[in-house]
Amino acid sequence: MQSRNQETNEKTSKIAESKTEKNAETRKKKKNARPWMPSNNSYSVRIGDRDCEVFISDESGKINVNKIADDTRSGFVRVLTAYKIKELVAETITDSILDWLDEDDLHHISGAEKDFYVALSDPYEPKNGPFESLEELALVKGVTPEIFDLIRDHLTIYGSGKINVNFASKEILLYVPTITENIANAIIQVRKKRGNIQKLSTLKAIFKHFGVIGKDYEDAMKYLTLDKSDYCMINSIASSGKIKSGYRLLVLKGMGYCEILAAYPE
Ligand SMILES: [Ca+2]
Repeated sequence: MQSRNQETNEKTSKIAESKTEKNAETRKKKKNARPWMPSNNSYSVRIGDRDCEVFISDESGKINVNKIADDTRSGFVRVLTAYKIKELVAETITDSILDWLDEDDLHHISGAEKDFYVALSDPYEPKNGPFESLEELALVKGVTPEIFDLIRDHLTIYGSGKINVNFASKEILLYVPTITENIANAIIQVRKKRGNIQKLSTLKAIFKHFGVIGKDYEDAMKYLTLDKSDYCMINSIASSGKIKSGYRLLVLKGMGYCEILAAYPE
């Protein structure tokens, strides 16, 4: 009798186990069936014998270098220093970007115009217009290959110039005048707790909590948005043991199609 009970228990337990496995599999299938979207979290997938981590970021969470202007100069210096760039270098880079963008040959205080670039051993002229690719930034005074690597993930040449609060890092949020460290932390906390911020009223309530109301709030909103852009960056890193390799793809999202605009091996 005892042995029959034991047998029945084992059978029940096996059925339960198999059900649990099936449920887990269904959950996994359902999870995988969901379309991948830009997110602050990565997706994991196994391809062959490799584990792949895929990060999809919307370009709207980055600073559009073509939109940096005199009124956001100090914010951009603040972002660069937050990414461990020395203040004097950050000022040189920021002013040189402003000079690269503006049509004239008049220097910003720490900037560089034609006279600087034509005197280089390998001379060239500044654009005096918008950047056509992010790599063009490497031509700007002060931007060394090391610095470019430090900041490239946080900058873009696409989008309206407004920063999407759902995808921006804390450092990028601090670019916006009137956003303090407390406000940036609160935005990130709300994102973590409730998922993406869907309504402007939620954002308004966060600002209000820290005393930013009226014109100050409106000023901040000149630089912020909840809208996604049509551009995203897909970083995928495959690892097999200690060997890692990856690709970074810049993708334009259209209605029912995607176009790869650039691909960089990592
Ligand atoms: Ca210029």
